[in-house]
Amino acid sequence: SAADRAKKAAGEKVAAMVEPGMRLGLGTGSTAAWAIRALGRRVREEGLRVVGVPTSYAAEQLARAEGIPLVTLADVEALDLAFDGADEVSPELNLIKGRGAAHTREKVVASLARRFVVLVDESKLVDRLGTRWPVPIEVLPMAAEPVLRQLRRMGAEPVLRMGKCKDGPVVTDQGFWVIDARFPGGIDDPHALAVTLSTMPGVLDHGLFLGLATDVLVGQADGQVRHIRR
Ligand code: DER
Repeated sequence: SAADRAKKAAGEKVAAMVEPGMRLGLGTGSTAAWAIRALGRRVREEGLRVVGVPTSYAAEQLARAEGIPLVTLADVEALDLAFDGADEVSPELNLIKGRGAAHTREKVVASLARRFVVLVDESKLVDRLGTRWPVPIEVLPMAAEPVLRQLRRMGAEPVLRMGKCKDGPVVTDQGFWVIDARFPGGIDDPHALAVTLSTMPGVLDHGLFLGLATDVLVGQADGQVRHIRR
């Protein structure tokens, strides 16, 4: 599809930006997967010497299959470049992430990277955060109901994310649940909301990525890529 071609273009562009010796953050989702596959080709065919920190079991499994050497955050104290997808990108390069329920590890990795390159197609660009996607919130199962109630009191429309190939709630790589909170009309003050969500008892992390992206690669269906810098 056009979206797949656009995502592939963005993924291959960031893989081409990787330099020997880089310590990388490996994102989760269908767009980051294109980057991991293109990077794997470079490792196998050029002997490109890199190490990567995966942001989920999914990214780890794909990176292993592609032959990318993996390390943990105990092995490296910083990352040169992290790449990942996003659900929404605002004009300020703030993001909503977490459609894949991987946002908690993704944010740890993104926060440690000198460059955080976000890989999208045009459909992810929004004028205002929250207009198209809900904010995912990773929550302790025993705290899910009070968090749902608190979000409703704030005027949000939260739902517990239920499995498609699993009965009951989606369970994250950490064994937590995910609440998807829609904010009708979008989010007025993302920074204030981020603080509110982060300080809610039982919340592990949320999908607002504010001030983290340094670059956004917007893939097009014709293979071109628009590079937006912070
Ligand atoms: O779950 C995530 O954070 C993913 O990166 C998501 O935001 C983008 O997934 P996609 O590249 O499959 O659209």
